[in-house]
Amino acid sequence: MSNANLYALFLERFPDDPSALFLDDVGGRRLYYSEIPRRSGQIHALLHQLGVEKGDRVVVQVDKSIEAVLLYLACLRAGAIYIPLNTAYTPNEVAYFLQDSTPRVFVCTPQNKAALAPIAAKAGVSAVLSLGASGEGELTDALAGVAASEQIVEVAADELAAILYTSGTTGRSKGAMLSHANLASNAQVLFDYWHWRSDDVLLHALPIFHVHGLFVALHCALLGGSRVIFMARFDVGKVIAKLPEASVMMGVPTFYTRLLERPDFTRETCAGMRLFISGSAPLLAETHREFEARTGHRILERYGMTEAGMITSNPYDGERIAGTVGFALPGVNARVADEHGREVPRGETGVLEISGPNVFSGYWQMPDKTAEEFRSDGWFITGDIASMAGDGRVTIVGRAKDLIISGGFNVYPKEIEAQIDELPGVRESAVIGVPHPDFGEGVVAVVVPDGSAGVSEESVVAALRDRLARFKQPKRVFIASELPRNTMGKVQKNVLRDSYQDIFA
Ligand code: MLC
Ligand code: AMP
Repeated sequence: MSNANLYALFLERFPDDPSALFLDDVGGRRLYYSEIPRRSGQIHALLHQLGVEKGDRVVVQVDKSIEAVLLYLACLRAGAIYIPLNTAYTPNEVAYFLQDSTPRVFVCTPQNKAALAPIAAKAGVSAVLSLGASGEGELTDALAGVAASEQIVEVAADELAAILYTSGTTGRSKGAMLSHANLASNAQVLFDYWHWRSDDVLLHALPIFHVHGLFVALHCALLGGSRVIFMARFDVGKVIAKLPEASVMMGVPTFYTRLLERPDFTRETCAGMRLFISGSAPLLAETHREFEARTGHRILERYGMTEAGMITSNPYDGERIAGTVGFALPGVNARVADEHGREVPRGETGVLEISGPNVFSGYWQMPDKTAEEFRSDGWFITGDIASMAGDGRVTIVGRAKDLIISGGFNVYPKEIEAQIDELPGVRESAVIGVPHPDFGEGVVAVVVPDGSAGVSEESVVAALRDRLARFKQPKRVFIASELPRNTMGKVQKNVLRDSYQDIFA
């Protein structure tokens, strides 16, 4: 049996040239392909010393850095399960992830170490290490004198490489279990589908704790042996300054609307670009058209999710149609189905269901949740409402799941509502997403007081500050005497969305 370890696939593709650059950090630090085996091997050896064996979890909540990428690669090599967390999560939220995933090792930022170490200890984590944005911290210190491991742990195709937490409709986050084969198949398909070239230069301004920045972007570059302009975050001025060196950029729609707001973002800025890719949230057709008018480039929109990586993509050579997400990727099967899982006629809407080598195996320790989201024939129910044209082109028209996507981050209303409903003086609340010029959708809460204590926009905002990650917190809170309900007693969120649709206009 050959080793299905994803790291082994990458290693095969690393350029022979010792001067081939992988991560070109705009802060001035660099990682060459030729350094990856030794540096990731050293971290692998350290993990081993800390007791990490195949199948053990390693939870990581750190800023974007070269070392963070090496830590990911080291976990792959070790056959450990990598679990990245959004840096915006509060200690309160991190506690849940640690308790749920019971990692052997937890790596956090130096500034969060004091607050998180006791939480990790309570969750039974035996080793907590710090890692800072410039690679400083206990993890790096601990590598001094550690000899690099040369091993790439043997794994089977279906063994787990990562667990990525995705919020759920019940308010409890679910860990999507992704195998080495899930990730490898998706990476190879995207590499071919988007005509990746070894001389491509990827501008990388996405966070590396989600599918988009970690897997889609970095895996294509690793397979191509390509250079990555590595930016700590999306800073529009820095992106405009660096784009002339790049040939590919991947981003969420907010990246594109922010670029278009800048008069110094021009056709010349993009002269060397081959491909702009958008995903994680719907790209407005208007943004697509404006972008083409400004730069001459037609953004290639694709569609995906944590549970499956990339699912559909507009074609590289064929027509990229604004407002559509293109075709099921090679090897991926997609159907638009009714509530029983029966395919509806082409052109009609229904819920998109998928199967393929990219689709995850289930949610970590949640067999019931897993069973709910798969059909008996093994197809996964995405929860996205779509239509499929006669030629197979897919358009996402809505969501069956109660989900808000703000600047590419998912926010499940239930989680926010649960926090608000616990506040003194609150009878109930409804959280909705309404059009937002920068984030696509903005989170809004409508709160009904019970009269027992004073409740105001300010008091709700203040109370949520330490409980929820900043991006989940409502940008506006409205106090209402009641919530609109249908005859079944269910809150009519569509009515609320209509009432508040212009507040960010
Ligand atoms: C930051 N803030 C947000 C926010 N990001 N609020 C709502 N939604 C967001 N996405 C908060 C900040 O904390 C700050 O709060 C205020 O909003 C303004 O911050 P900013 O400086 O303008 O934000 P910035 O750092 O520039 O971040 C915006 C962003 C970032 C769009 C660049 O959110 C981002 O990188 N998003 C990408 C997410 C992503 O990678 N998604 C992929 C998921 S994978 P205050 O009050 O403190 O000032 C997936 C599958 C797939 O979905 O298909 O790809
Ligand atoms: P996540 O759980 O963060 O992976 O988010 C996945 C969800 O993002 C999908 O289920 C869709 O609802 C949404 N999504 C991703 N890409 C697109 C896109 N191109 N158009 C519309 N929605 C998208």
